[in-house]
Amino acid sequence: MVSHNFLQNSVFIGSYPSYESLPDDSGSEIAFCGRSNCGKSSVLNAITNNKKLAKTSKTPGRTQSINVFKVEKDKNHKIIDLPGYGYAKVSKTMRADWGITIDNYLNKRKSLKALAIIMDIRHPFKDDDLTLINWCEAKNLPLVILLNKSDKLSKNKASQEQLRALKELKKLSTKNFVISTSATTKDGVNELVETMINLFNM
Ligand SMILES: Nc1nc2c(ncn2[C@@H]2O[C@H](COP(=O)(O)OP(=O)(O)OP(=O)(O)O)[C@@H](O)[C@H]2O)c(=O)[nH]1
Ligand SMILES: [Mg+2]
Repeated sequence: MVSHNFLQNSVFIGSYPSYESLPDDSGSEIAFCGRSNCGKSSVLNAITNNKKLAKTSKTPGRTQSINVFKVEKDKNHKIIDLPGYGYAKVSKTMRADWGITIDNYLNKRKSLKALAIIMDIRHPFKDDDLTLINWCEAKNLPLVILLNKSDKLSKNKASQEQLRALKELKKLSTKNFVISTSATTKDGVNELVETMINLFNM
């Protein structure tokens, strides 16, 4: 059981259409990013034990603005749900907007303490994921790789994927973690919460 404050104290702060509209750049933030439909919002709900916190959807491209959540009442710790990428059907304009928003956020945000990149365990390390991993490496920003939807693979296959990911990340010098998760079975959720607490307090 996760017995941490994430569970009781997480609140939705707001939804922001652009980098410029975000609240003050203060405290510590961990940003969640990943391809559309990889389960960012679902994992967010799992770690806060709140099914209604972040909107999830069967329609890819659902989260198009930056959603901000505060995870502990007495500390300025926030989780940022960034819009998903890699969804072919969004318009070119929308994709360009996404690029600008993410670029601004990643390059300018001083409170950003770590990036969590969520991937579908069945389709990990796509080009956009690799771009973000390389970006973390260049900035020396701690990185958490989540191999989500682990329930879609056998235990054996899931641990094989995890080993493969660990091998892939061994090349990096920036601090990194690989956790296989499932928003459905809550596999890896405790480990993720522990990792995030450590990163927030670094
Ligand atoms: N089986 C399984 N399904 C999952 C898991 N996580 C998410 N899903 C499903 O995947 C779909 C997309 O989940 P979301 O959490 O909305 O994904 P997202 O990454 O936030 O998507 P966008 O906001 O569109 O970028 C939903 O139908 C979820 O129920 C998981 O761990 N296992
Ligand atoms: Mg979402």
